[in-house]
Amino acid sequence: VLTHEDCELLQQTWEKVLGHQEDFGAEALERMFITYPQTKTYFPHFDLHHGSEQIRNHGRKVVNALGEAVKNMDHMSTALSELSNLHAYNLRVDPVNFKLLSQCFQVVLAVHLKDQYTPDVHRAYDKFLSAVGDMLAEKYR
Ligand code: ZNH
Repeated sequence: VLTHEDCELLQQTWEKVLGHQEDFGAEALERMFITYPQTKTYFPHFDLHHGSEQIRNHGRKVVNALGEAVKNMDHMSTALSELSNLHAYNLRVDPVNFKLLSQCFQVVLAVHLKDQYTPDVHRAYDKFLSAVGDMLAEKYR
């Protein structure tokens, strides 16, 4: 459960993500494709080379969606409801993959925020990203 403190840390640190959504998103996706190559099977229609425009665009969309969730933390499940439908009914992404992308996004945050990615901030993102993953997966049964 996200505490009030977690929410404040997320909102504060999200300021450092603003302006870098495309870079951070693309970097997280590239890490996911390299570290967990099975995730590439969802993107047969993408050019997956380093610097690909499609990866950059998709990275921007994913990070902006996370930004919307950070903005709407008190009603995240309604904020993510359409994306949840998309992932469950259209894309049929196996929910295990949400953890993999979350892991990669956290590495990106750690690399870029450096000593500002404190253990408390790490914990807040860990809880937040697993909550987002749970919500994206909640329509699967
Ligand atoms: Zn996802 C899409 C978000 C995860 C796969 N996505 C998408 C989008 C968004 C997102 C925003 C766009 C939509 C529209 O356009 O409308 N995701 C997201 C998030 C997350 C995710 C937030 C978490 C965190 N996904 C994921 C995973 C996977 C995926 C893990 C696998 C691996 N997605 C996907 C796909 C798509 C999407 C395949 C489609 C793409 C194109 O473009 O085609």
